[in-house]
Amino acid sequence: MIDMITSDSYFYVSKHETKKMRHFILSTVCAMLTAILTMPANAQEQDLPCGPMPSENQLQWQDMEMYAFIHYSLNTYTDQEWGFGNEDPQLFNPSDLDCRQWARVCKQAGMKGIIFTAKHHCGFCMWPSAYTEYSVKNSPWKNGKGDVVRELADACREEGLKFAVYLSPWDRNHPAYGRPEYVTYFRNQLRELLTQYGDIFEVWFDGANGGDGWYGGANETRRIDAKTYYGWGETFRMIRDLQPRCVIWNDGGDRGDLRWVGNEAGSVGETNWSLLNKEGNVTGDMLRHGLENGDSWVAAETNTSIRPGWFYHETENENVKSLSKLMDTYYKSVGRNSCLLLNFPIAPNGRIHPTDSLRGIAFKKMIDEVLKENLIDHSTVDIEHYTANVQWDKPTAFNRFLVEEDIRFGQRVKRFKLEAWVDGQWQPLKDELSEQGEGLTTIGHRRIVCFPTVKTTKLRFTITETKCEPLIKKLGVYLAPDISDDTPNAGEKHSSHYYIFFGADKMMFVNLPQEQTVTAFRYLPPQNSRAGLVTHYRISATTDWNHWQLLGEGEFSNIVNNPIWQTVRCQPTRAKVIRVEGLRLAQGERMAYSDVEVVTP
Ligand code: FUL
Repeated sequence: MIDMITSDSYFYVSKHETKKMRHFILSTVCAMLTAILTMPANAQEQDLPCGPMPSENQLQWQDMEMYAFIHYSLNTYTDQEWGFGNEDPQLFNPSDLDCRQWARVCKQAGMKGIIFTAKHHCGFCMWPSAYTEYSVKNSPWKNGKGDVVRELADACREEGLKFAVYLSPWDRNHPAYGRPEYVTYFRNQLRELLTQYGDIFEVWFDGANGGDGWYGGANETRRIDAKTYYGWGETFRMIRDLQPRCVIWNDGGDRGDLRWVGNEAGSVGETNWSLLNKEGNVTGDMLRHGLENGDSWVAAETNTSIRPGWFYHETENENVKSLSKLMDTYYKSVGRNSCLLLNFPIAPNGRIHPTDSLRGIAFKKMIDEVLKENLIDHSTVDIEHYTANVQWDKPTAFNRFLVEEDIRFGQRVKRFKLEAWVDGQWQPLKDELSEQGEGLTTIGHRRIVCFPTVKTTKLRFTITETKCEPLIKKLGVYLAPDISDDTPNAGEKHSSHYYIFFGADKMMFVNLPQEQTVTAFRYLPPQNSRAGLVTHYRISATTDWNHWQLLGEGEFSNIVNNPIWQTVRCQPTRAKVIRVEGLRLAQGERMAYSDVEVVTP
């Protein structure tokens, strides 16, 4: 017999039941059946904690589930991913800048807030900072009287969205970068952002640092030690003081409240603990999976862009992520105990491109469609120890399983099992999106398991390994529509049909089938390793192996974190052979590629 007592939102089971009490209960909440695992009613709150627990700020952040990134700066006008720091502020003159359009699109795309690149690595400030001339105040836009941060903060408030800022610690414009004065400048700017624009829900401090930059004309490479140089401890104290509800994302120094997932492709590991150790190095594997026995709550934020790049590039208009790719991202982020930070770049006219907005809105509609009807509501659920037996009167088709822990008291479940009654026996269901094994590990805030549609009358969910008594908040079973006919993600196309050979370790030749006019060269770096990945290039062309014409020389910005197709555009040039020199590699001595492409008019 199970006693139930009501609290605000849960029903709890009494502890009169023996140790082997039933751990799940079914309760009717708002006339819906929801499966809830229990907390012993007479247990004291202090009995509940299981390892590190999230702060109130982290809990609120986790409930946001999806929020937007907006990348917009001078890069939008120079077609770059990383500005060098000497780009002319005169370039910033959007014809139709409309922050309300951004906020409306993001809201309709299901985003609960927006994080804006107030300052990207180029150092150009999108607000009229009192501490630099390198900002919108020296641009023609609104005769230098404009403030994009203000317009966006206001638009967010009007649309009921939360607002947050990205302030790049690496500043390729500032003369003092690398010296202590710069850290004071950085904090002064942060103070402006934290005191003049209302509530800020998150601060984002990107760890990228390629070394070289304009630095007030010095035009040199400056190396810093990100762990010591920025003095994060003091900066964090200032944030806590000025914005006590704000969460800190930091991947280049002291541990913040949130962690990066180790890639910009849009997925966290299927095993995802919201824990890390407070001290010590964080490896790629820890970013991806967290640390089962970590001593601090540092939840995973999955960041990715709706297009291959973070900034707008016209050449990527065909490469906006497909609906199926976005759904895959949703399952591999929100469905794996993470929040999704989805980027919408702003086009040069000052608006989100229509393809991106339509795709974003379709994405939200599809999530709603998938989660429209919880089929558990039409079932009976019988609980036996750590097993929930779900039973329907008639055969029911489904392909998604959802489970949530009440993470207020820690993350507990290590492993579970899912089985459907098929052809008179229990068949194990596996996560079809899992990269490692069957993928039924860890739950946390929300875990969604995807599998091919099964039609049955019985489903069984069993927690097989757990750190402490599990506290399950919700179970769900859904039938997601088939979207396999969706347009494939054009950003993933492969097109090699050239004869490619190496003249030296860092020199590659691409022999075209016949002489032709070339207007751009494209490079897809290795996808699974940094070895051989070209970060700085020189590309030339010839028709006779004697005379070489330079097509382009420069840096493939952010290629290490986001190894997408890189495009080097050039004047129309006749070519039979293209020579690619890897002037600098991310790792190793021999340059490598996944694919190359030559663009002709
Ligand atoms: C990266 C940066 O270097 C990119 O430019 C972008 O801002 C992304 C979100 O983080 O590491």
